[in-house]
Amino acid sequence: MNRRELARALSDTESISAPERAREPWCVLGVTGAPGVGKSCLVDHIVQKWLESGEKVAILAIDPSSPVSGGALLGDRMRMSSVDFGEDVFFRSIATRNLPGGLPSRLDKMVDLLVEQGWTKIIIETVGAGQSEIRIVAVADRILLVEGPARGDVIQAEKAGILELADIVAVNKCDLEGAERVADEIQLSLNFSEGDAAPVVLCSAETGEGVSELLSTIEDLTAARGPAIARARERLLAAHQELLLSHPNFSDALKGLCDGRYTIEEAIDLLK
Ligand SMILES: Nc1nc2c(ncn2[C@@H]2O[C@H](COP(=O)(O)OP(=O)(O)OP(=O)(O)O)[C@@H](O)[C@H]2O)c(=O)[nH]1
Ligand SMILES: [Mg+2]
Repeated sequence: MNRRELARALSDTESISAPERAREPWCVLGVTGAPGVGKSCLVDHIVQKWLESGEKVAILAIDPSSPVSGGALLGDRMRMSSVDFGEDVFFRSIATRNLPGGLPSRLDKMVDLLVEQGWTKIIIETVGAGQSEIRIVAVADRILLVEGPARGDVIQAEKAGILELADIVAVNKCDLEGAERVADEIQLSLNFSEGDAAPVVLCSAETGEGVSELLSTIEDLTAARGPAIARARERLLAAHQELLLSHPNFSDALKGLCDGRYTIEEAIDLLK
């Protein structure tokens, strides 16, 4: 399958019939964090490193053009910095705006197809730290949460339960003030959680400080640290939501709720 065919196949997930991949050895890294914390800059470093060790890397960026941060499009940066590795990098952005909910299970299928087509590492970058992002990153085998010097984002991630799911936390922009304090606070709240605490790495995608430590820590992530049960929960909820949304009675149930024909219990009954 050439790139064009691959791109086309990825946009028609209904037709993907690739075999479901084994989850070990791991190959899908989910990267999430608030807008503008530096996810794409860090992904760029990760991609470079993986390319140098002979991997073929596909990047799926979920709605990367966040208007909030004005961060550069990862695709543009990839084209600049990884130009020598062109054949071994595949970049695809996925606009969530047009998708009616079922993104996580579609991502599962895309990943299966990419693996079947010989891509050895897949990165899913998604913006934010809310319920929908947690669903998206639950598709990944390993989860990198990127934070920055502003404490507000961390609280959001904690609330959504992403901190609990993360296998590794990068506190980026350590060249700016406040990053160390945030790293300490994250470390503290992780120490209160059950099991092995995820490593917290201070780094700067800009100056390069701490980046190689981050990369080797990612490399050493043998077992997923985030609780398997929490990840399975998100995957199950995502699949269930998709079933509901595609139920033939769904729009009737919605309309009926709006115009008072159905109570919520009756609407639910219609969707059984
Ligand atoms: N000072 C400093 N700036 C950084 C660092 N990493 C990234 N930036 C800057 O932060 C901005 C956003 O970086 P991106 O990598 O695009 O951030 P992002 O998290 O991918 O952004 P979205 O995808 O829009 O959410 C850019 O202007 C970067 O140059 C860092 O370590 N230190
Ligand atoms: Mg980005």
